[in-house]
Amino acid sequence: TNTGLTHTAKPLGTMADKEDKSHISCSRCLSNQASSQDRGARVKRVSIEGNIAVGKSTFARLLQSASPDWEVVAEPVSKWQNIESGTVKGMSAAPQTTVSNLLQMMYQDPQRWSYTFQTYSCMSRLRTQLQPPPARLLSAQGTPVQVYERSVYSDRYIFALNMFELGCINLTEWAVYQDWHSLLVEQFGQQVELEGIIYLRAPPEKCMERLERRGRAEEKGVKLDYLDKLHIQHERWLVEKSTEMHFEKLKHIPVLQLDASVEFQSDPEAREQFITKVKNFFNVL
Ligand code: UDP
Ligand code: D5M
Ligand code: MG
Repeated sequence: TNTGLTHTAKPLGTMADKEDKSHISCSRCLSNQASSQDRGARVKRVSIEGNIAVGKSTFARLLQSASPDWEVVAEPVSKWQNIESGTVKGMSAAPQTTVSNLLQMMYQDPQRWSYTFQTYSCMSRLRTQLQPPPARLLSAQGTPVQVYERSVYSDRYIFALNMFELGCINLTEWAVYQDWHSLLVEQFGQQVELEGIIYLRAPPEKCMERLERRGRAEEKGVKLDYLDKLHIQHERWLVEKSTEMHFEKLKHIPVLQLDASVEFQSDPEAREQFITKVKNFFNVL
């Protein structure tokens, strides 16, 4: 199968993406945060969706600096690049060491590692989405919003589905994946629900250009064909709405579509327009 992915050996990843610090069970952090129960209906939750290298992290940084009422949580890419050895409960604190780069393994041998990658990426996104908002958001004057870079929903309806359609996840793995994904999302219920989605949309050619400019080592062998397929998945889910959804709220979720093919990183006017659209969107959620 032509997956549009790479099979060439590359060095371990060197990117230093901002990491998701998931201190869910850390009492010091919890005392400084609202519990998920009193998260309050006031704090909205929104994810930024879009193709690889369309500009989600750049856009997320823009949002973070635009308002103290918005809390942005980056995608935990560095966690996937640095799988750490597990610690054994009760043993003295042995230092965690990096045992592998799962992002690289998935791109090099998608048939072997796609399912494993999906289990880990979904788990880390779940952790992220379960994090209570910082206390500062509860006392916000305007509309407090937690913004996530992608979600447990894009994991399933973009990536896992695409891997299944490419044959990198087999029928059995797909059945097992869907079963536990539904169970987890249903069990966590409101805690992982979103009120809105921002879809950064650009032609796959533009994403390819940005992917090459970014130069993330693991993505060296990614072909335009792969980005084309991911683009189609986004269009089916967020524009045509033809992807079969298994969660009621997600079927009617408001989507703000932004044309990310403009150079919003360097153009202050484009940035300003984006922020205005986002503010208006948040206000009606
Ligand atoms: N980028 C750009 N112009 C833009 C937005 C992003 O040149 O208007 C570049 C950005 O500097 C980075 C690459 O595109 O080198 C991918 O951006 P990012 O990592 O934000 O994309 P993501 O994969 O998070 O969607
Ligand atoms: O996404 C980060 C990188 O991780 C990019 O190479 C895509 C990949 N990714 C993210 N989530 C998944 C899932 N669920 N399956 C497969 N690959 C995934 P970026 O768009 O650069 O922020
Ligand atoms: Mg990113």
